[in-house]
Amino acid sequence: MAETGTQVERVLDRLLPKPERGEPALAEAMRYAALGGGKRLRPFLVVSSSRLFSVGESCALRVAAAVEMIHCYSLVHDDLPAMDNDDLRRGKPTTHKAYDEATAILVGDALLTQAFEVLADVETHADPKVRIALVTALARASGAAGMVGGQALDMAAEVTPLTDIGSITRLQRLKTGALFEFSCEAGAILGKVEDSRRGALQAYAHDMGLAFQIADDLLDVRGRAEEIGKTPGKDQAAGKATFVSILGLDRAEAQARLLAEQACRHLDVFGGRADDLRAVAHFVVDRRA
Ligand code: GRG
Repeated sequence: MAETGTQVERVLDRLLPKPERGEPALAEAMRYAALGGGKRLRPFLVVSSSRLFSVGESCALRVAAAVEMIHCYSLVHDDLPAMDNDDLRRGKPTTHKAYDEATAILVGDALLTQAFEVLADVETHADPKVRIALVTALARASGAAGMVGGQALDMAAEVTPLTDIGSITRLQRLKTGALFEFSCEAGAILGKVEDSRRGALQAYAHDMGLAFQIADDLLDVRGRAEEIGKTPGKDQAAGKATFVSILGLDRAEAQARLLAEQACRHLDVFGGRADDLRAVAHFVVDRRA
């Protein structure tokens, strides 16, 4: 992951606009939001799924950069006062704190837009059908039927809390799962694979994404408990139902591990070539940050 992180950082650095003297802070703030931080998990999924089908690394890295642009935009907007109102992200002040709210909104808009410009460019793939398939899949994953729809459900849950696992699963599948699914399917799209192997990657992404979210809830609760005594995590403090608030710590942890195992089983069809993806499924439940 560290190696992919370095490679995608280089591609992002090349693609993002360079700050110009006398120009507004937009380009500088885009670089502030997208460079030098994060686990680069989604790029790693794109690169790993692409390796399964022997896709050229430079194509995979451009798709990886595009999905990371979308992810960074979502974090910048999620941190805004109108949404989660956070002061810190990736260990530094959030974009609206380092710059201002209007700049942070524009940074998100510009990263979102540039992601599609990158996918539509002939450098990403010589075949226009592949480029259209990538654009369509990423648009679905990030729009109202995917991440943005999930964020809308999340905002609504602040007013009317969710009470059952089915509703929380649906919310998380859209809010965070859809981008994971795109990242895993990207290799199959780039490799022009339309058979059950694409379905296997979707199934893997579904289970791994839920395991990631349960682990995130566990980190939230345990991180807070370590930091400031026994106070609840952020979502719980806000009265939001989470996997952990409904299942309890132990059952939630067991469920995350079960989902990671299940995710790995979907990869049987790829044999040892999918070991990187198996490692991701275990990493998301074992991580401490
Ligand atoms: C504002 C349209 C819009 C969408 C926001 C994904 C999202 C939707 C918001 C992120 C809020 C959040 C902290 C969700 C919890 C799970 C999550 C996606 C954490 C951040 O992803 P990581 O752990 O972050 O991959 P890094 O920094 O490592 O890239």
